[in-house]
Amino acid sequence: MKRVLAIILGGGAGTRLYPLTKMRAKPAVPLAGKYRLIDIPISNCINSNINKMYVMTQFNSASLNRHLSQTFNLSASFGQGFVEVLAAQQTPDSPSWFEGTADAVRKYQWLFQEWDVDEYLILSGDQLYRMDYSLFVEHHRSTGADLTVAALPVDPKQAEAFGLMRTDGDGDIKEFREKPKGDSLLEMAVDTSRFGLSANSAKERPYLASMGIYVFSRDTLFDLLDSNPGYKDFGKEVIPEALKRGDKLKSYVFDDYWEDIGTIGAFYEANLALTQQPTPPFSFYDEKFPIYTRPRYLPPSKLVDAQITNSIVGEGSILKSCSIHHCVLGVRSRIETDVVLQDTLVMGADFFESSDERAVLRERGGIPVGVGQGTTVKRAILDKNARIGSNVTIVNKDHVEEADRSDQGFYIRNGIVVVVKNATIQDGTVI
Ligand code: ADQ
Ligand code: ADP
Repeated sequence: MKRVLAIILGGGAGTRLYPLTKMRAKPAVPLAGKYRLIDIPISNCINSNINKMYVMTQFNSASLNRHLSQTFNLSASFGQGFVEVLAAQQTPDSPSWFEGTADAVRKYQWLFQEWDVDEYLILSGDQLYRMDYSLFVEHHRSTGADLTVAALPVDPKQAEAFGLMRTDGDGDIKEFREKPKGDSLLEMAVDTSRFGLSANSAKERPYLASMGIYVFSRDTLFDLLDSNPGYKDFGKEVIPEALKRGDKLKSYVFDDYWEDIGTIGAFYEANLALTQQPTPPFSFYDEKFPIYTRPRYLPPSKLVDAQITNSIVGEGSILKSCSIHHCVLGVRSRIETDVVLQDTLVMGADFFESSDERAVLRERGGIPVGVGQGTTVKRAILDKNARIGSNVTIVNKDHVEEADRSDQGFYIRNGIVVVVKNATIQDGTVI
């Protein structure tokens, strides 16, 4: 795996996860109470012995750089490795920003080419899954492919959101269509039982979806980018072109938990699914394949008189007499008395406020960080450092699907209220 360079696509315009991306790059969005999105592909790489990684992002952020540099010191502990952020930038040769996945790679092609590697592993930064990429790369090598696409068997309902592959029984890709609909979708069905699915599963999931994860042989990647300078996107343009010109394209079937968490709805559901009983679809409790993140050395959480069911509580939290059901609370969460939280993600805080600081703030008419006394929150996301006052109700009472109330510190996406990072919601507010 020393001869593999990983390129992690950390996010385009950032509209689908907005407003979580309002004040940070997408890879820095907090996940599962203490991690960040970028920890998933990076941990998968480390666990697969791939230690050269670039993270491509539309805009750089201090929090992303700090997180990566404080977390992943790969040169010291893992040999000649590194994780580096490459932000979209304007140069005399390329006056525009990244305009798509392939375009993003093309803009830093000069840098990727400098590495003496055989394969480029292209990954997405907004997916939750655990995968040993070394098996994927080995499959690419042993089949002699020019390009291998990771493939997830999906049902007809899920299928239209993805790039789909039609393959033969050996997994050779014969056709690739990006997000086809109607008849064009139906034509892409394959017999997935040939890839290890039981007869029943194969009937339920007859499509092979591209996971947006690719292994390119060195020359294939650069040939395709150089000979098609106008192509901006892998799924829409580059992969169909590779097929057309006769490259050898293989699928690599992955039949395990994998979730694209690039929208507010999917992100919210995937986080809450971690609380599922008795077994969540994805587990962070895997010693052989750990997910790494920045060590923070926080004290354990303190629960005063809290009633908590089916929830995850991050370190350094203080929960008073409150009732919490089906929630994920991030690090340094602070929940006051008589608070009711249900089906909610609380991202937590970047800092502690002492009792004295909180008292002074209150005296001056301010609102301490966390969730104030007597407040009820259901089906919401409270981003980092949010200051929710006392006796607030956040339940989306008018059943709004989409709303932009940035002046009031929140948005509604897919019916989920998202209170933005650092926002203050005044005492008694009803949303
Ligand atoms: P989409 O997810 O719709 O489909 P895209 O929006 O291009 O494709 O995003 C792919 C990944 O690249 C995401 O992680 C995104 O954040 C990132 N990205 C997008 N533009 C970027 C840019 N300019 N710079 C850096 N990163 C960028 C793709 C494939 C489908 C496949 C799905 C699987 O095109 O075929 O089925 O992924 O999720
Ligand atoms: P985000 O999770 O939204 O990307 P950042 O990574 O920018 O947030 O912030 C995380 C770090 O910033 C914390 O480790 C903390 O040290 C520091 N920080 C941010 N805001 C404050 C603050 N108001 N007071 C003290 N430290 C802060």
